[in-house]
Amino acid sequence: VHNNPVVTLLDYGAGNVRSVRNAIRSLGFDIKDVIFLFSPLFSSVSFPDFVASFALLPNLLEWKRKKTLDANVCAIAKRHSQCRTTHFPWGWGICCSHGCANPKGVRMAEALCTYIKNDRPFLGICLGLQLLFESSEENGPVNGLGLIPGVVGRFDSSNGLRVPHIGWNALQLMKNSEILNTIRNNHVYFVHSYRAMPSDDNKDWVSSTCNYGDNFIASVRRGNVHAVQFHPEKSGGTMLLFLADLYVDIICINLLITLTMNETDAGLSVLRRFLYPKSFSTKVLEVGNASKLAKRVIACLDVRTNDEGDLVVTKGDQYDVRENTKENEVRNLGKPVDLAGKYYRDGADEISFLNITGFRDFPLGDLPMLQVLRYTSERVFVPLTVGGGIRDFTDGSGRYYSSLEVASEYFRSGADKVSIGSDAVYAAEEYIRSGVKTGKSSIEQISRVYGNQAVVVSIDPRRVFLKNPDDVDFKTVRVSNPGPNGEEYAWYQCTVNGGREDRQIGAYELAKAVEELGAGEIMLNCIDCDGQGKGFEIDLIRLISDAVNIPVIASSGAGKVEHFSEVFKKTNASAALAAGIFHREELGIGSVKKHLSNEGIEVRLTPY
Ligand code: 1PR
Repeated sequence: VHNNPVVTLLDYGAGNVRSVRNAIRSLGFDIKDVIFLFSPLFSSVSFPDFVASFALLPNLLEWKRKKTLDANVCAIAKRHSQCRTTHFPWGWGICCSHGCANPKGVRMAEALCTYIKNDRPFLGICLGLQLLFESSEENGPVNGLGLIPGVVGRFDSSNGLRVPHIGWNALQLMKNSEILNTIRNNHVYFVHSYRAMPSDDNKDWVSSTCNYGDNFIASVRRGNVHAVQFHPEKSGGTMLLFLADLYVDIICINLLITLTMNETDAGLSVLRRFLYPKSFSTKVLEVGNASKLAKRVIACLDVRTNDEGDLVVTKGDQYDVRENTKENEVRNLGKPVDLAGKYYRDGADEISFLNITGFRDFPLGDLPMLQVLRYTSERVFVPLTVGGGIRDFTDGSGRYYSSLEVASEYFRSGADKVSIGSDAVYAAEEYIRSGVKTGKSSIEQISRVYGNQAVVVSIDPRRVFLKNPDDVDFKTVRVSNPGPNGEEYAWYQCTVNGGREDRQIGAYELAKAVEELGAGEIMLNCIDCDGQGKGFEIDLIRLISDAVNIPVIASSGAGKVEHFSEVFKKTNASAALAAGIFHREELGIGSVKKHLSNEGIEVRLTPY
């Protein structure tokens, strides 16, 4: 029987660690799971165990979400009746008064520093990199471990830079770091608002930088200690190694041969090289070129239960998902997990699932949707967004669920971001009316705990033509194509419940309000264009992408490759999303990317 090697995964409990776990498992490792940030040192796993194994810290340190952290500590302390909590300079740790390696209770910061100073194998991811620095300005200043000179600060958005930095960039490699040696010009996935800057003081550590507004530190390395600001578990890769590992068990093929089969994958190769360091030659550094942030191509799967009770991918024609037949059945374009896998292999930069009947069903009662996420996150290593029904909810038995609880279940099931539709409209209306941020809206609650990069607002507007822009109190545009009666202006009226109900708020006003409330990204649909294949609503997308400082995903209407280049050339959209053309196989994601690249638009080209 083959015993897989073990990775100790330190999880702080407020992020999508399922993806890291899935990626590590796919690489043939078992995981020593950790209930909470620092518990392995003191409770279930003894300190010697910990130092004997690899340590991965995905998003480890909870600098900015201290309140949640405190709540988590209390919850865990309740479960472990003999535990006591310890206050660390930058958060909370927990230690058990029984069975711990150090009966006096080693402070986690010291333990972690010792581990790293002893050059034990360590890989920090995202916040796992930031905690190595002296301090962070995020909800601070707060102290870090102080192992690397420097302060983690926010990107400067004063010159129009969109923050958070979400998407795919290539790295500028600075020195040899075996785990990055296959990256070359491949793009890797970043999602963060804070970053550390290279300086003379930390140049011994910096192994690569990335250019976004300025050159920030993308990775550090010293001996066996590595940390990356990007997410390798979300930066693509294939599952060949998993199969290879089975072969190793059965017929003892040399692991090295199979390991090198897949050396061009950007994301999983980083994890693979960290986990199997001796299997790779330390070849000469191949320096990648710094890049601009790549424009993303996103595949969207509208999901709902059909009349037979099966969860299917459907597609609307201006949001009408029923066939124009006597039976009037729900259009069925395939199975969600299969299609997501296909789009991933075709090179989609992200996959979005929209539970389009979530506004009337309780999403946590919709277990098939959660299963879809779980299965998908086992085989898809790019970001997953899920939307539909994210709101406060009281079920039939009177049990109340906050929108945060609903979102948390989605995150636990493998989502990286949640998308909020109807509830964002109500929150924006209330905010515009009162001018007060209550902190209670779904956007505020979820972004406070998971970060604003995890909160997408999906806008479903309908175009309303106007003869005179002064006829409404909402922001209007002069349209490129006049309306049926020669109208030269339009405003974009928001809707809720999948376009079934119009609201008295424009897409412009909504976008500004949700940005202020803490949304990190906007998915901008247009009911008039949905499923029409005649191109994106450029006037709307230009209006919104110029109005906000967060990334905007252009959606609805793609019908040919030129529509994608048009939207990127004429607007400031960061990503373009399509559904129907991909589902009907009229266009492949690869051909869209190739076209964009030929047009001089930076995209992430996948090697598989
Ligand atoms: O209101 O928080 O429960 O969220 C519901 C979510 O479901 C919203 O994001 C809303 O956009 C979506 N939704 C609701 N009803 C429909 C429907 O189609 N009947 N789908 C629906 C919206 C629009 C896009 C579509 C693009 C691209 N789908 O996601 O994929 O228009 O399509 P195309 O390339 O074929 O033109 P809540």
